[in-house]
Amino acid sequence: MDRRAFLGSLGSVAVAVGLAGCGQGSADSGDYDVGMTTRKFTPAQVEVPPGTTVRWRNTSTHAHTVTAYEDSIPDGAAFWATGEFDSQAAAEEGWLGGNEGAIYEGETYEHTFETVGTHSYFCIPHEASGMVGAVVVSEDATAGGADTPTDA
Ligand SMILES: [Cu+2]
Repeated sequence: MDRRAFLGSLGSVAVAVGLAGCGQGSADSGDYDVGMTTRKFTPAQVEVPPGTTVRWRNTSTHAHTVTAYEDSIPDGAAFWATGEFDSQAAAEEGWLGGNEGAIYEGETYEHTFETVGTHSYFCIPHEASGMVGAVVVSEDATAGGADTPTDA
């Protein structure tokens, strides 16, 4: 894992909340936490405190999905995926049936994570190429990254 990208990603969460749209043409074109290249999520893993909204952005020209591994999310967490499917099987069927759940160049997807634990996910068309990732939800994580004081 690229340690610097990982820490930078954590910092961007706080920036997105506090300075939405700053330096960007519009709020919608602004910050994201996880980008997508041709065949990978970058960074592949982010660590956030409970209640954090993680934003993915397709920074490539290829269509991707962000699809939870139904059996690799914490007990009690609802299934999550682009296309708002109820299950991994439904998401995979939707993709095969006409690229349902795809997010295209420049589009974003957001999900708010409440349940502590590791939420593993993948891109349906590119899983075989290693396009997988994880959101680690931890009480110990700080949205502001390493420089945030522990006591306010
Ligand atoms: Cu993909």
